[in-house]
Amino acid sequence: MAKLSGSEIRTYQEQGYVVPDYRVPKTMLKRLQKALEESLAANPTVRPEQLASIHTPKTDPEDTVGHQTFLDTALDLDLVELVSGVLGENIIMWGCQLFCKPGSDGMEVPMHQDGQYWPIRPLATCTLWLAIDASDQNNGCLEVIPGSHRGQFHYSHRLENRNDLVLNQAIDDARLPNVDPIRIELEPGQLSLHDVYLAHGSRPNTSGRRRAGFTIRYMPSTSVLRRDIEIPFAGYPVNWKEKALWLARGSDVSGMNDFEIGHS
Ligand SMILES: O=C(O)CCC(=O)C(=O)O
Repeated sequence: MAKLSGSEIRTYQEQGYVVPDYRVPKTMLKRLQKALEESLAANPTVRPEQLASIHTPKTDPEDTVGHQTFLDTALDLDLVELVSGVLGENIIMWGCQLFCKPGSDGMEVPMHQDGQYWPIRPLATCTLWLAIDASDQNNGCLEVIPGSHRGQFHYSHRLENRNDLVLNQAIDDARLPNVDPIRIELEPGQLSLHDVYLAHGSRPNTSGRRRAGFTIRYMPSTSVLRRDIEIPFAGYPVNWKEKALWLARGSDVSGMNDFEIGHS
């Protein structure tokens, strides 16, 4: 059933992430697999780990041709029901990205926090990471530092201007809990949820097996996507000024989010 249990909600609150006992239906997974292939073919010049806004049409400065299946999935009522367990009843879907690591040269995602380059205030987001391919420690699965979200502060990041990284920033902060990362291994159709303050990343993929994950970003509507805040370049272009928002459930509690911008 698409509902977080009490213990799953506690795990998310205490550890900053959870792998719910839920799989998307086989029909949805098949649609996602097809949409992934079509999107890779439609975006030959974009690195497959950097397919930002894969749910919307191409806009400048983003260069990604989107696919309707990803938008439909992001607004799926069962997935929204799942995240409501940690976000509450009023939910905005504000972003989607494919992180598809080819089996030969899949790029590393340095250990980072998302919030420092997202103009959302108060900062809040739950990321749903859905495995389209099997994702395991050999092909560069998502890794998280459990509990690193506690205290809700921003770790210091250093700029990493390397072209073999998905993002140009990496946590460089002695306050990061000194614990081994947890590797989130998922079968196709399984998913994890993680909090915006959680430190996470993933290693390069040279396993010979592709690792594709589809992320959906949801925020409580008590938060506002602030288009006036200037966000520094984080490794690939993101069009914050025209980012489209969808009210996935409930109402806009802040009363300040714009649901028309970006919906052409
Ligand atoms: O898929 C990955 O390896 C990284 C995902 C990530 O950084 C994110 O969801 O913000």
